[in-house]
Amino acid sequence: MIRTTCAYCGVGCGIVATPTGERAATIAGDRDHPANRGGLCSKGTHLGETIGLEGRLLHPMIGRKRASWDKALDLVAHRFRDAVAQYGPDSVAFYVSGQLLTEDYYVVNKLMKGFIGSANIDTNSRLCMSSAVAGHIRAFGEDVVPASYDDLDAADLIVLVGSNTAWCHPIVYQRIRARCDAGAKLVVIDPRRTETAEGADLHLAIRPGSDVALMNGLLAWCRAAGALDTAFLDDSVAVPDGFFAALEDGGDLWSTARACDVPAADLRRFYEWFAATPRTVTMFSQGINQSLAGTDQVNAILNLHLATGRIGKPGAAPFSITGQPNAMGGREVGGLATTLAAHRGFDAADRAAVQRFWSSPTIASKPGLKAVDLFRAVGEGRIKALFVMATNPAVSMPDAARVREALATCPFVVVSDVMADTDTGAFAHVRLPAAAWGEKDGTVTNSERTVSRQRAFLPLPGEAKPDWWIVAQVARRMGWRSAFAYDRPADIWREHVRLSNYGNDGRRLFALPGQGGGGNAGYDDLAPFRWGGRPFADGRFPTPDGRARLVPVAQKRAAAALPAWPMTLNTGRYRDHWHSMTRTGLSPRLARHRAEPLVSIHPADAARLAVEDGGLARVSTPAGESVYRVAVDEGQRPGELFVPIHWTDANASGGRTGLLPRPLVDPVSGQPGFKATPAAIAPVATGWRGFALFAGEPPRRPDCLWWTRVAVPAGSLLELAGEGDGAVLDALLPAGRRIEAADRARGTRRVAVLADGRLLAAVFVTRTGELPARDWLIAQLAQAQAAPTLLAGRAPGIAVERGAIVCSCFDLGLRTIVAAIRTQGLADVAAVGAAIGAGTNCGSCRPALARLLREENSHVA
Ligand SMILES: Nc1nc2c(c(=O)[nH]1)N[C@H]1C(S)=C(S)[C@@H](COP(=O)(O)OP(=O)(O)OC[C@H]3O[C@@H](n4cnc5c(=O)[nH]c(N)nc54)[C@H](O)[C@@H]3O)O[C@H]1N2
Ligand SMILES: Nc1nc2c(c(=O)[nH]1)N[C@H]1C(S)=C(S)[C@@H](COP(=O)(O)OP(=O)(O)OC[C@H]3O[C@@H](n4cnc5c(=O)[nH]c(N)nc54)[C@H](O)[C@@H]3O)O[C@H]1N2
Ligand code: SF4
Ligand SMILES: [Mo]
Repeated sequence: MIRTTCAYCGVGCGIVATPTGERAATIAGDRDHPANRGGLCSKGTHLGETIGLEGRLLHPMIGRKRASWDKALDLVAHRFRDAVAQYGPDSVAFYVSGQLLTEDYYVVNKLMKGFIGSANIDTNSRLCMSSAVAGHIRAFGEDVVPASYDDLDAADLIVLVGSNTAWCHPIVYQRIRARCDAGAKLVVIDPRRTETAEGADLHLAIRPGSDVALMNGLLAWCRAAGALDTAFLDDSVAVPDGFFAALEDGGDLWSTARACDVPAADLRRFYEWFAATPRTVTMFSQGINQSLAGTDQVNAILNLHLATGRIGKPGAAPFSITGQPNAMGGREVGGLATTLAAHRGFDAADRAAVQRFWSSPTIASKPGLKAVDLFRAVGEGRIKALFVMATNPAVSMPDAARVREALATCPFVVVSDVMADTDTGAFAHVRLPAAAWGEKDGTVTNSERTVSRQRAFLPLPGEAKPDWWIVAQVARRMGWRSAFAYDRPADIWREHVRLSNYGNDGRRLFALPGQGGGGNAGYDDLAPFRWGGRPFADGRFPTPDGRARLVPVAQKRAAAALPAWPMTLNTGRYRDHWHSMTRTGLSPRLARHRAEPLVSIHPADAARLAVEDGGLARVSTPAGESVYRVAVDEGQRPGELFVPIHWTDANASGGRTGLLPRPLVDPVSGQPGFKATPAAIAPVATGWRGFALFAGEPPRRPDCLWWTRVAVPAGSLLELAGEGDGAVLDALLPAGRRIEAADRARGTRRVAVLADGRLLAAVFVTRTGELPARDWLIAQLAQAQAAPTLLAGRAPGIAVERGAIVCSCFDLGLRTIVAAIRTQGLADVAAVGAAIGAGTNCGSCRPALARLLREENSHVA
């Protein structure tokens, strides 16, 4: 039994892993971990399904050839050294990730900033929470998140801004729900009616990008209502001249309601609640950060909490919640191109201190290129050698087509990843096999500053190595032997702890006093701890004068809609997928909550633009285009589209969301504005649609207009659409006994291939007819003898289609659940759980169950 931390989100849940074989383990929540106290969401619960070796990169590769570690590392060191010698330190770059462990992150930053001597190392956190970092530094003087999960338990009002917490931080959401059950109010501010919004006391479906108007209006309201904390303002906050007068420019409640496009009565309700509730937590994530005005939006929230004194007290805080498991650890080691290790900056004193501590030959003299600029520099030939670790920029960067072109022209690209075939790996000259979750040791810091150990409970497969080892090897081979003579992560941890305390006279909150003791055993036993206590409880801030800053921010005018791009495209996440799906894509259970990339559109827009629910549509923007399946959704605002970010070349021909956003960024933080891109949508005519099933992997990619692939138990499921009659799919079918059925009138064809009675593959296509439910057919893949009614697509007699999976723990579909609600007259989520189990394990589907119950009960009424 080994205690570790979840591989996924920034909630940072503790996990107890019990190995049950060479590559197998049972996964349970750790009751003693402060982040989750035993709970796990659907993704954490199903981690055990993702630790096999399927698709893993197990050996270093130079080009398409397997190479020894020695050869690969020598080549990397040699190419980096040559580039630096010939073109200077700024001609090389690293692009790293909030999915690295702190120890990995520390070593790669030390190498780049202290030894190579450039700050051209940025991280995917630039795309994730750099606006929050910049906002914190402007307001507090240091990037400190002044909140903890305990504050949620103590809050009387919780405001979620631009955060689909029910899907993206489910265990935090469960904690919020528990607090709401005890009487706290929940307000959700999101243009979309998400499952998070559905559970709120008040949902403000604001016009995208109008958050500053909303927050400034609220601050003006609080001032008028006498809800400012004047004592705190006098003692602890610097207020620029004219700050409060400028707030009045936003006009009265009605003009704010118009600017945000929400009912004035709703807005007033929210304002009254906030003004009357000292214990308020405002939690925000990508709807705030991923904007061209992201930093201003963050400061609008921080202004509000500072001016009303809702900070540094139990239950009162602004709370930037982080996405990746170690986004926070990356910030602590200076993972961004714009920071130095241990929350230091690039002023002369900080640079000198870090250089002295490292005894390094040099230190980066200025901030380096931020992600979007970095890949632009790669495209312009200014970067001669690039090292990408634990991120998939060919998928996740904005304007990904340009990023791919840049990677293709870069003279030397190194990728360290756990998977063999990623979209980014396809551009690598050298691929290095990294140790994955469960195989590596180190620490991570979650959203609330709690540092926890990730511990290995599986052997290193093949020749895989942890990232810290890979980087240290490269550094040693570049000539810096003693500075990178680490034998184990504990060595790096102790150095990181010492640097955090080095010359820290209390000016920087980030410090780890008392940590790092007990030798290697102390590290092995390290229990979760939170650094920083309750920040700002004493009213002092890490600025030169000890005061926080109110930062004047004004609502930007929305750009006039361009005739060619009448819609606004919003992008984000699905509940059971993680980013480019290299891990969640392996779990048959997770794959089925949303098996395809959908473009969500309001019914009025769909009718006007002739796009049909279930049909295909092309979404285009000034940057590119991609094809999605249409989902008509009343939860969308008219004029807006929403698409998920998860699909890649590896698992679909369309739904490539990275192609769509423009490479435009917030001027302060450099974070891309992923949430609002001018767009158009048009239907795509298809001759047929269908699906195919394979035992194991399909033999090749289908050659048709549109396809997506997900893992299912014992095989894979492809959803397909194309021109002509679908006969192209025959090329996918293996040899074996074929059975076929056709209905010419509907253009329907059904083919199955069997060997010794076992189902090898099946293709179902239709022009105008219905397609059978997938579930029963998927189950046939696992049968030694497939049923004789295979081509009918169902068991003899009447079969009930389960519908889309809602509860991934008990494998329960929409229709099964609705049927149970109707026939058994179930009234609430608890009753559904008691009757059929749904929602009683990880709880991630409880918001969806609540929605089904509401829908069913409103039908009855
Ligand atoms: N299931 C799952 N969970 C994840 C991840 C995952 O891939 N899958 N990834 C993790 C990572 S790295 C991150 S960063 C987090 C992200 O977590 P979230 O930020 O919660 O997720 P998103 O879906 O990106 O976007 C959040 C919401 O912002 C809203 N939004 C868009 N524009 C605006 C606006 O102008 N104003 C406001 N107020 N809201 C707006 C969107 O409609 C969306 O519902 O999730 C983490 N957790
Ligand atoms: N349009 C749009 N784009 C977005 C966003 C959005 O909301 N909209 N969100 C942005 C955000 S917030 C984020 S965080 C990014 C995420 O985008 P990415 O960072 O590109 O996402 P992942 O798919 O998680 O990529 C992680 C890679 O690291 C590999 N990996 C996993 N563990 C390890 C390890 O231990 N070592 C190594 N070396 N490799 C490992 C995985 O196999 C995978 O290939 O996407 C951003 N892009
Ligand atoms: S909320 Fe889910 S994905 Fe996030 S850390 Fe916890 S179990 Fe993992
Ligand atoms: Mo993120």
